[in-house]
Amino acid sequence: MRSRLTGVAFALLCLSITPCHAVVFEATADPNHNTTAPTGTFANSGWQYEGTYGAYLGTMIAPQYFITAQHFGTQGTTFTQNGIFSGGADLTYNIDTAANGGTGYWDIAGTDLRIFKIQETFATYAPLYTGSSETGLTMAINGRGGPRGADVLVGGILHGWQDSNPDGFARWGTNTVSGIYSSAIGDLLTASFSASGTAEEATLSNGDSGGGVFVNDGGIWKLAGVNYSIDGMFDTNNIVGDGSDFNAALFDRGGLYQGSDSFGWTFIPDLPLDNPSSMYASRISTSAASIMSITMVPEPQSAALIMLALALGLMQRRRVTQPV
Ligand SMILES: [Ca+2]
Ligand SMILES: [Ca+2]
Repeated sequence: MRSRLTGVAFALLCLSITPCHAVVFEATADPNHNTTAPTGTFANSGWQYEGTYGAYLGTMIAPQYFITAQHFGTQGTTFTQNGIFSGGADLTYNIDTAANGGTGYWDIAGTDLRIFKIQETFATYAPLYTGSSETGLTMAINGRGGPRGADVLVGGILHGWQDSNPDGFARWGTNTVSGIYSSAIGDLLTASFSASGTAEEATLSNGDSGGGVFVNDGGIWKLAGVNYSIDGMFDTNNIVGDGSDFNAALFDRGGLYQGSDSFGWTFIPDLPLDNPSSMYASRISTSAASIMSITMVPEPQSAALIMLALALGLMQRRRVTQPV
């Protein structure tokens, strides 16, 4: 699937990347594709840890915490583990809006990651990927953005599909981590929308932000990223103000302009080799210590030992990181 992230993060990140909204597939235009739990190779590849937060997705990462993106803003006071993810009934949890000294959430400084605490307890939650070897791993992507939109043609040849508006359906797809992009908003996992990619090759589109990206680490699917953005925008011309620009999932950007009316356009030559657009997800591993300082509440016995250690002056108690 190719989905893309659209716009909110665009200004924060760089000229060439726009925040993202939905999972778009390379192989099919069917809007019902992969809207139910994955089976076979991708069974339990992270879909079961997803839930809805307003119009977007989040991922359960600890008994009382879920993680999502910052850039679309707060989305109400509940988080729902929908039956489509769990296989059971919808379970709605109440967010602790007084958490973190009344802020209601924790932002991981220098990133687009945001953590919320619920008042109840999740029955399950995702393990975090804490290694540094994401590149080359197969990734499972989850998002709630729009399906394929109109064909993008260059000289009559199909190069991909425009984004469409989110339709409220969650979808999962797959890709391969192609690298790490160091951005002003922290490390991002990148993956290109390949014409000959993974079995369920997909990218992000408008509305996919916040969804979890999982990698298969030795047989265990772990949360490695949170959907952030996609390459864009694109245009068939570099004329400013004619309204012809669009966001898209492209397995070949060749022959199109990339950029924006505000910051200018760059023409991408149409070469024999495909030049696909990429998706970007906030990297979990480089923020794992900060995340766990928030979500890892000491067991009572451990807490007692910590207090004892403090009394003895042997160690310092770990503090929750404050958002910038
Ligand atoms: Ca790919
Ligand atoms: Ca234009």
